[in-house]
Amino acid sequence: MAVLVEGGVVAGLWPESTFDPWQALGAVEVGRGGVMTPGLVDCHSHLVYAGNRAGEFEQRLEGASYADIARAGGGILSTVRATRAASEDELLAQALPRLQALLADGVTTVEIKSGYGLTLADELKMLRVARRLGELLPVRVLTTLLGAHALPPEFAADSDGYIELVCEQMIPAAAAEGLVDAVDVFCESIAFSPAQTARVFQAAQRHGLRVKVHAEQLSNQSASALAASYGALSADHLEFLDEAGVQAMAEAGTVATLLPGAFHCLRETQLPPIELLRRYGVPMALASDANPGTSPICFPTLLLNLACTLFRLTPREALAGMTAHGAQALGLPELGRIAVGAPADLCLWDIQQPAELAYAVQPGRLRQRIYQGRISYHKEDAPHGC
Ligand code: DI6
Ligand code: FE
Repeated sequence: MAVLVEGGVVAGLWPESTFDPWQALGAVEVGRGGVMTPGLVDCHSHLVYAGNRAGEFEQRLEGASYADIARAGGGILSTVRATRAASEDELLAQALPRLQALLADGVTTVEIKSGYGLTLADELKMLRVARRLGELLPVRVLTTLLGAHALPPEFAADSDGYIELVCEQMIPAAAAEGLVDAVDVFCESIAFSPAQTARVFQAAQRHGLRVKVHAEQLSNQSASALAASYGALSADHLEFLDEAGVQAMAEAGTVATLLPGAFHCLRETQLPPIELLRRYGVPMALASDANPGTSPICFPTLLLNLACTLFRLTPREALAGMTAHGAQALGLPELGRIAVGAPADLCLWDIQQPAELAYAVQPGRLRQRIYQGRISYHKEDAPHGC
């Protein structure tokens, strides 16, 4: 098949002039073989942070739970301490290799959240770093304010006071400075309540920002249905989502973003209700959730594999999750598909059939990455016989 690219967009496709997006996810024979897919879309990441939490990983292996560690002041708050202490340049330097790893495995669009600053200045600092990353590398970066990620110690006895700060200062400032594309909340027993989540959503909407939610990750708070009632772009995690939540999401057009990296690293056993999501026709996106605590994974095609092995997605569903459905979760439905008029974000892989992307776990299969019509990565031919 042939793809004509002009001015950064797909201007023509042969032999078909219009291309069914699902067909476009299928094998497209090119030159000496290989598969072309849309550029990958990672619609949920926490790529900007300082430090790491390898020690906590060890604690969990010895039996401590994620929630125990969080309640004891570790977890997200330990990354908050490191992130507050880091300058913008230091954060940028630490985030760059993570983003480069995503790009080297096919990502052309990534969402990056704040949420490890938890003061006005530190949240804006994180968002600025995210924006700078998008200026430095050939990738589309969307930013999300996740001020309501954890309760910072200085508000330990006043979580409503902290939500007030998020609503009255962080959201207005981030919106005024053009630093933010959406607003997220961690709605969970160890984080913020549904009532507090609703307040943040209302503040976001007053500033014209779309909302999304970390929902039903550790327990069922009916956060997905709440988010759906605010027209949320997506509800993410969803291990404890129930049928009422699925139905609410279907009716609102809210995407279900699955995060198998966090499921895997926390050794969770409660599976998201994949069959219900299918039955109600809720689009399933798939993302890295790249973060220092629950998903220190910057390897998109590994996540395709985990989605299939752990959640029983088909390889086709997994790929749709990291392309068209990921794009829908970002409110950018023109991305994540190969179609005339769509931005020319394309990946050419050294594989023979699309299912291989999810089947094998193998870095280095990306032959060519095209971002907005420009070749931004081209692998040298591998030596024969290796
Ligand atoms: N759920 C997650 O998986 C990440 N945030 C959240 O609300 C984890 C963030 C972390 O542990 O640093
Ligand atoms: Fe997350």
